[in-house]
Amino acid sequence: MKRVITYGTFDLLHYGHINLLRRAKALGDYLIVALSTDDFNWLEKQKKCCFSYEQRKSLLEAVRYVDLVIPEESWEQKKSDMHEYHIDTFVMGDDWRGKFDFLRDEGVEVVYLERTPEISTTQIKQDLNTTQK
Ligand code: C2G
Repeated sequence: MKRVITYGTFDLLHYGHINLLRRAKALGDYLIVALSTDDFNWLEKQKKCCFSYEQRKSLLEAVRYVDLVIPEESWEQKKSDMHEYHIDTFVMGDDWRGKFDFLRDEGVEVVYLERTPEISTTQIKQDLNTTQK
């Protein structure tokens, strides 16, 4: 069984996220999503989410491509995650291209997939703000 993992915030889950999850799952048989916790988002990415970790987790668990959701609590956990979860392939959108190539040293295939254009959580928030004025 080929095991794939990807990491992210996945706030205001949208079709760009789903496009990524669908393509990530197509690279194997089992997809794990390491979901950024609220603390990690704020302390490390200065992101304030609309949905809490538990809400974002329940949304991801409802997506047919996702087999398991685990917490992402630090930048450093990726290396050990590859071994703990017996990962074959690590996947991220290509806005991260090159940033995680070091995981190849753990015997993991590293794949960067093209981002879906024109959609982002930030864009959704901005659009909502303008329509509400
Ligand atoms: N994504 C995409 N297309 C979009 C928006 C997002 O393909 N239009 C992808 C991103 O490239 C990422 C995933 O969806 O691979 C999740 O996006 P975010 O929630 O923005 O994740 P990010 O904040 O980039 O966190 O340790 C890695 C970080 O946790 C990644």
